[in-house]
Amino acid sequence: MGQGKSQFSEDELQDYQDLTYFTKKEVLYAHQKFKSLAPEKVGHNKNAKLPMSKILQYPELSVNPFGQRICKIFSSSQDGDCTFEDFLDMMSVFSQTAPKSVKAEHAFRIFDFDGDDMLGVSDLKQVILKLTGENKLNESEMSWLIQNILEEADLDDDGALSFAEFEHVIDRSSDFLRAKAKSLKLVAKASFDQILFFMFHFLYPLS
Ligand SMILES: [Ca+2]
Ligand SMILES: [Ca+2]
Repeated sequence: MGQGKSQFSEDELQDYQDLTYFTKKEVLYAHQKFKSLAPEKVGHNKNAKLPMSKILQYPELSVNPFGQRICKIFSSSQDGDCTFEDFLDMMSVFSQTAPKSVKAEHAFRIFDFDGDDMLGVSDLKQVILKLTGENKLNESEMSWLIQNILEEADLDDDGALSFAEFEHVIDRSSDFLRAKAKSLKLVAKASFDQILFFMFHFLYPLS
């Protein structure tokens, strides 16, 4: 056995390549990242399940206020703990090559805190709290903001955003894209559909 021999067979790599937006080389790279979170454990079992607390040490997740939500969405056991396959799926969706529609579907699930397939007032509130931090907006500012988001994006006036309504907003071309806004200061000046657009690109930063 040569040093640095892959833990994967050619067939396994082919399967992962077929099931993700990654090349075999990128699959191996993702595995290196996964292994670096728990070298011993993953060295023994390449698809070991790591606790969410370990997964959250991955740098991109540790700085993301939606880190826990992201882990839970991709966790096959739904508790945030992730196997390599869960982790690979996560990295694949967040990669440059994943289509926007796939990113939108996952963003919607990440933002749908109560899992009822709609972004309702309480989901929007939690999303905004995560983006702004607690206590930045008072109650009336918060409800004003949410009402205005709904006024612009809730096309059928049922008080919540369906996936279609959410996707419609993030598909709209926007000056916001060109502004490459990365800061919430700019959000203050943005229109309300741009805030939704920002929510999306907060998860998938513009490159
Ligand atoms: Ca919901
Ligand atoms: Ca609606």
